[in-house]
Amino acid sequence: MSVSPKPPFKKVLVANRGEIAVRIIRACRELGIASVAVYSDVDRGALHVRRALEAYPIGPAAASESYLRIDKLIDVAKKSGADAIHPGYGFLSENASFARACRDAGIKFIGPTPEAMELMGSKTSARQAMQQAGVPFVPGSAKGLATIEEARRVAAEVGYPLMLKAAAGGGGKGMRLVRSEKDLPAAYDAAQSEAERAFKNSEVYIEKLIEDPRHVEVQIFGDEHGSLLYLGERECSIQRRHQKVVEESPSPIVNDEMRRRMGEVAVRVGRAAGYTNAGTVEFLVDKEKDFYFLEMNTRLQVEHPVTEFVTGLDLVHLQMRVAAGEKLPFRQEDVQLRGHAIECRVYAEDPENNFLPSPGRIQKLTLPSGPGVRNDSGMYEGWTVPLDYDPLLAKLIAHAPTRAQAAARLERALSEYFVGGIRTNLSLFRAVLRHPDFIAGRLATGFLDRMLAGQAKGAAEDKGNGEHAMIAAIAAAIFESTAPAANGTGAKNGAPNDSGSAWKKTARQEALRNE
Ligand code: MV4
Repeated sequence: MSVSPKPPFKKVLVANRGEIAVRIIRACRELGIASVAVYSDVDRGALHVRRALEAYPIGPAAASESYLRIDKLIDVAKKSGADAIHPGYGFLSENASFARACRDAGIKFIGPTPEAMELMGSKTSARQAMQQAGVPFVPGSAKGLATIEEARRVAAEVGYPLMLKAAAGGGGKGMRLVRSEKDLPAAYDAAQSEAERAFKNSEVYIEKLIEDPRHVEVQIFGDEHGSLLYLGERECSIQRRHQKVVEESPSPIVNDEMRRRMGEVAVRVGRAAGYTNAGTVEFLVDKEKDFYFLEMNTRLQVEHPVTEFVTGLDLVHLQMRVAAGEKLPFRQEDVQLRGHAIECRVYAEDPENNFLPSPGRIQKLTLPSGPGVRNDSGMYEGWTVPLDYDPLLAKLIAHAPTRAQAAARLERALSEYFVGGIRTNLSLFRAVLRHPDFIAGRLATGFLDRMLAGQAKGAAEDKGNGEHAMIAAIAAAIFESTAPAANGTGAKNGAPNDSGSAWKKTARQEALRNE
């Protein structure tokens, strides 16, 4: 932690909730900045409200009436005398209109400029800018497709199989895989109408399909004085339904030479966008380890702690300093990666029941600690997890000199972790960490689906066929290596509870997912 004589701001409003709001409030306290929380009706008792120096209600549970209300957030910032707003991730963090409203109100938005956010918000404008900047991007159309005839022509040039993607999309929303020309018209119509419904923008474009790619992303950081640096990469290939589950830094496939090339490309992306503050450049990496620009996230990422562990930097401190106009206090050659960090995302969801969100009161909570362990959490014992938001409860991160040691340390920390009263996905991680492909670093975006399917298949072969055997097999495979809980009861993490229909409905509202 850097000690500076003067806090970068007097008071920061945190326009978010959950673990990331707590994370930002912690940074405020360390820097001598007063913190302001906002909360919806169901978050009155949330941890971020308890931890902030001041807190203001901003409306009903529905995010559209509270955490997404620009007018209310600006009002609270003015009323409380906040001189800056940190948006966290999800919610309004990538909303250029919010950044502009802050600027117009004379409040510093802790993030990039609205112009950089707008450029990267449209995947087609980002692709055009990257083409001009000489950044390798996934082959395909640089622009949106105006007609099905144009789509046919571009598709024939690019070749099948290909991906149709929404220009306003990102994170997997509005994507269609097209195997052959006969499937193009229907996929084109479907992608357009899905994009229109989801984003009120029907623009779609084409990319060549990269088969079973890896997702590797580079953290970049810029100040307002022209310094723009890369801070290593994160491997995020372990995902389920476009939701990251395990992340690590460094990536097991990236060596020093590839890291430098990717880092320099990521900085070129940032320069082309006039980028300042923290940002992430996402790449797809194919089997030959060729990498292609995919999209840029103009915010702090959920998985930033793995980068903090290996770089020794505090990215939220840096965000605040840079937003206040300070220079980055180091150069590229000063950035050294030390050891290896792995993060697990702890969700309130039930791996035995198709990962449905799991509601309820946290009756008992035992947290891991010890050397090299960090737990970023928004929960506490006695708190009731609301059903209205992303079910991310906490992130458990372990750091050690080598990847194998980090994995062993994470497994040790997981054995200490107990959440009672609700279901969590904690039991899933041991199966991941012990999987031969994970141990070998053989990761690709299909890893987790394959792991779950492979366990189901193996057990179905053992026990005969039928859906019951399959489901039992998945459960058994996940839970077989679960050690007795750290609370000495021998109970597994979580406890049975009835999944009410409200939860099943919420499960379908994928749009609520923060990231
Ligand atoms: C792709 C792809 C293969 N080829 N694009 C999914 C989320 C969004 N950010 C982009 N995604 C993909 N784009 C081309 N041209 C495969 C995926 C993809 C994926 C990417 C990253 C992490 C997990 C993924 C899971 C399935 C598909």
